[in-house]
Parts: sequence; C-alpha cells; structure tokens
Amino acid sequence: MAVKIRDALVGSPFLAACAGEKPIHTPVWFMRQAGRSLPEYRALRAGKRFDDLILDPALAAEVTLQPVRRHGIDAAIFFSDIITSPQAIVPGISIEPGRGPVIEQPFRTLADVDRLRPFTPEVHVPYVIEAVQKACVELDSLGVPLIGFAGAPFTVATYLIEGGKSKEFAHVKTMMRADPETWFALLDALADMSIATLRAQVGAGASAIQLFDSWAGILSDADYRTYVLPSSTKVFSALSDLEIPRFHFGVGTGELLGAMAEAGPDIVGVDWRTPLAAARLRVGPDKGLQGNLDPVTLLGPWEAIESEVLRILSDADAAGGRHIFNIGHGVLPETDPTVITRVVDLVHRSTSAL
Ligand code: 1CP
Repeated sequence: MAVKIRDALVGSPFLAACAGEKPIHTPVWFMRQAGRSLPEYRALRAGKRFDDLILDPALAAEVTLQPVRRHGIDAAIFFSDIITSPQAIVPGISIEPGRGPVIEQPFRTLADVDRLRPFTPEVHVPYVIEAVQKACVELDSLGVPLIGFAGAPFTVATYLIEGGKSKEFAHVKTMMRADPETWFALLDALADMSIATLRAQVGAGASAIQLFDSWAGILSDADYRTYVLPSSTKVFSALSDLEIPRFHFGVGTGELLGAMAEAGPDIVGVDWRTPLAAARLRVGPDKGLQGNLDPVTLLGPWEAIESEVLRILSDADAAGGRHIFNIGHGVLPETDPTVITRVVDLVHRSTSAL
C-alpha cells in the first residue's frame, strides 16, 4: 500500500512494515502499553480519575509518551478510550475504576440513536485533537509514529446497549434480531462517529489507525457478516484516501479473520489462539498480520517468554512476513515493565539480521 510518511518519520520500521517493505527489524508495540503496568503512570494518575487524564491534553500526551521513552517501542498508541467520543455528547456516560464504561441510560430504541448526532470532533472532543498534536511533537523528534484509534461500531454498541461490560451480550444479540432497524441505525451512527474521530486524529498527526472490535469474537461468522461487517467496512473505506495503515483488531476472532479482512483494513490483529500460518490463510497474502503473544506469557518465567517470542517470529517468517509484533490483547496491570523492555530488545535483536 502507499503510505504517506512525514519527513520526521522516514525510516520508521513500523511504517515500513505496514507499507509491505522490509523494515530494519520487526516492529513491536503493545496494546495497553500506556497505563497501569507503569509506575510513572500510577504516579501521574494518583488522586485523579481516568477522565481527568483524557480531558487534559498535556496529561494525555504525557501518558502516551511514557512507554515510548521507557521501552524503545516502534509505535505509540494515543491514550484515550473507545467510549471517549460517545461520552462527549451523551450525558451519563462515565468510566468507573475497575469496571470500565458505565452508561446510565442504555440505548434500546430508535429514538436513542438521535442522542449520538451530530458529532463534530473539533467541537465535541477538541482535547483529543490537542493531545494528539502535543504527543506528535515529541514523537516526531524520536522518529516514532502515533497510532490513532477508535472503537468499532459493534464493540462501542455493546457498551451502549448493555449499559456497561457484559458476559452474555443478551440485549445486543436480541436487538440485532428483534429490531434490525434500530440495530443498523445505531451501528451506522457509530460508524460515522468512528470515521470522524479517526480522521480528526490523523489530521492532528497520527500516522496509522486501529479500529478496536474487541468483542466481535462473541459472534458467529454468519452473524458478523450480516450485522457487523457493513458498518466496519464503511469505516475502513471512508479512510482509504488518507494513505495511512489501517489496523483491525478483535479478541477470539480466529473464525472471523476472513470476514474482518474483507472489511478493508491493511493489517489484521491475531490473538494467541490462532497460529499466524492459519491467520495468513484466512486473511490472504496481501495484508499485514499483527500479534500474537498471549499477554499472560509476560508474567514469566523469562525462558518461556523468550521461546514464545522466538516461535512467533519464526511463525511470522513462515507466514510470509509483513508482521508487526504485539500481544493478542492488552498488557495486564501486574506485568513487570522491565520484561516488556526485554521483549522489545529481543524482537529487535533477533530480527535485525533477517
Ligand atoms: O495504551 C493504550 O492501549 C491506550 C489506552 C486505551 C485504549 C486503546 C485505553 C485506556 N482504552 C483503550 C481502548 C478500549 N477501551 C478498548 C479496546 C481495547 C481492549 O479490548 O482492551 C475497550 C474494550 C475499552 C473499554 C474499557 N475502558 C474497559 C474494558 C471494560 C470491559 O468491558 O472489560 C476499561 C476497563 C476501560 C477504562 C480504561 N481505558 C483505558 C484505561 C487505562 C482504562 C482503565 C481506567 C481505570 O484505571 O479505571
């Protein structure tokens, strides 16, 4: 793919791999690399709510940069949340410690969809734009690109419909089948919101984007194709003119990788359940693969971590390369950050001769 690269980021292994070129080493970053595994994050966070960080561009930029300075990773991910955009225009949405997003008045009817419109990033989330701009000043000086992100319409809808996190997703799956009019209107409005926030982040300096469809794996391939694929496809196609790498991610999505690739991303995330060779067959030869270390592996022992990392690198090679090393879901809070730095170093050292 053609990738637009700012002068400061020429030579970035992450952007080279995304473009399908041979990077100087396999690029590596970690989902949830910013946050509770870092003592410097806990120090900065003391006495503050999560929203205090999100709403303050200087703090959000600082937290985005912390793991880059510490680990020498190849990309930063913007510190925000998938619920930040809906939260900005819908009253009664909060992020509660230990719980995640909580929605006071869950979305259940067609009338609820109107609560999401209109959404204009410059008006509703100016702090997001400013935080991206601030983070990119230091990231440019380090030659490290920023990944912007948004929640995929489906995963954001699960929170809005259920009112928070869910195990069975009963309201979600029932609305899909019982009230397709509301379902598709809601997912379409959320697609527009994802498109607007992603375009705003790219406009402010992000060099790549990731669409998080964390909970898509609860669906069958048939249901995913009917109820989810159209809205995710809309997001990826609305970003195609930007010439930036577009990532698509989910957990437990081994059975959906073909359909998720059809939505139109350039790189597809693979969790630890699916070998990269099997992912390659489902995704096809032309897209990048991201993953696929089990985050629990990082809890140790080091010998097991090392052999898993090397196995994944060799699997990636056998699966045709174009690999971005990552974990299959977020860093666990109890992970020792020095282990993450060691993994970054291991990935770089063992691939720089390839
Ligand atoms: O470092 C980074 O990865 C950037 C920060 C980031 C990202 C990418 C945060 C900060 N949230 C997200 C995306 C996000 N938020 C996802 C997709 C990624 C994933 O699957 O992990 C999801 C599903 C959410 C929803 C959410 N927000 C949860 C999960 C709840 C559940 O259903 O299990 C939680 C706990 C939050 C709050 C949140 N977001 C981010 C942090 C650091 C926190 C914890 C806040 C706190 O300390 O209370």
